Amino acid sequence: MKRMRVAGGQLRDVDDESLRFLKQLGVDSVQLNTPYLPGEHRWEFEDLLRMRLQVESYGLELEAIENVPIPFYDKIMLGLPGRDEQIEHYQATIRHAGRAGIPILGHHFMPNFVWRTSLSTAGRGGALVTAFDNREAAKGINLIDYPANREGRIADEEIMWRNYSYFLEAVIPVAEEANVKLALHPDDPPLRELDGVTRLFHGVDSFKRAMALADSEAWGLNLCLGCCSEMVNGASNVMEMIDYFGPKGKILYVHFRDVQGSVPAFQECFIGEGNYDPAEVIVRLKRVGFNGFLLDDHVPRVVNDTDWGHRARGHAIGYMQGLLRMAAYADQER
Ligand SMILES: [Mn+2]
Repeated sequence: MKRMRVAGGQLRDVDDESLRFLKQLGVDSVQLNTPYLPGEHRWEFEDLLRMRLQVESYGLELEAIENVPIPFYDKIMLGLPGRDEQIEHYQATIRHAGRAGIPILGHHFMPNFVWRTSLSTAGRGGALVTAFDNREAAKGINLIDYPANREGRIADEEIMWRNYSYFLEAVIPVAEEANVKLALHPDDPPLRELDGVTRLFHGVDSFKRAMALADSEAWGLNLCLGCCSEMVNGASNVMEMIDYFGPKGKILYVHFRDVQGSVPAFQECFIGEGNYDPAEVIVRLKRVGFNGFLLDDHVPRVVNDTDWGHRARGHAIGYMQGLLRMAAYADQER
């Protein structure tokens, strides 16, 4: 059985400099997020296999792929004509990932993706962080500016639930057979509605409902602590999510980031200056038997950093490694 560990990632490419950097920091595995792979509708086995082998050539394990491009499943999310065709492609991508030895495929269910109202708010020491204020949401920035938010506006939460349910019914049996786990990421920001599009995953209860719908070992959470901390009452959601889903084995992996404040307004920050105590989170994750990987997620933009954020990611990764070592020491593990 594997232990809780720190992985690196949020990379879209098997990038030589970043993978060498992660290996140098003592990371042994990575996730890739929406990797640049050929295919307009789905990913093929050969490309996924090649990508895994490239990652392994750095002495790193490929833990997961997070997210297919939104155009692969926008009609699924919005329940538009053509969704069955997208589902067939999604099923094929799952099968191909399984055959290529990729154990986790992450997804979110946000047709209009992640929103912020500022990308350059001054954080600690002038580091630039993103921020969201729902009073200014109309002026907000959809971080990928995908037009789905203009073409399909769903105002009814139950319709959105039916769309998620329809998706799960179609893909869960395929994931079970392919030995791939599907990891759900919360909505960011966690609101019931944003720019006319209903959102589902904005509170602890919605994940319970999703778990019941999926009713399978092949479904779990990509527990983004940042999103949970953004929810009303901030840190208490983080603790509740860990305590409820952890013992059930439903936390597949963790996005380790935090914010200051919670909806309607919050801003991102460095680990250790947000709503929750990161040491408490690690201790809780250990207590519930979590044995997956932690991953830095969004990071503040520090001086002279790269687009990917080598410097800030180095800090986040070192912080997590230190917490894990301390927790192991406290448990008298060698
Ligand atoms: Mn996240």
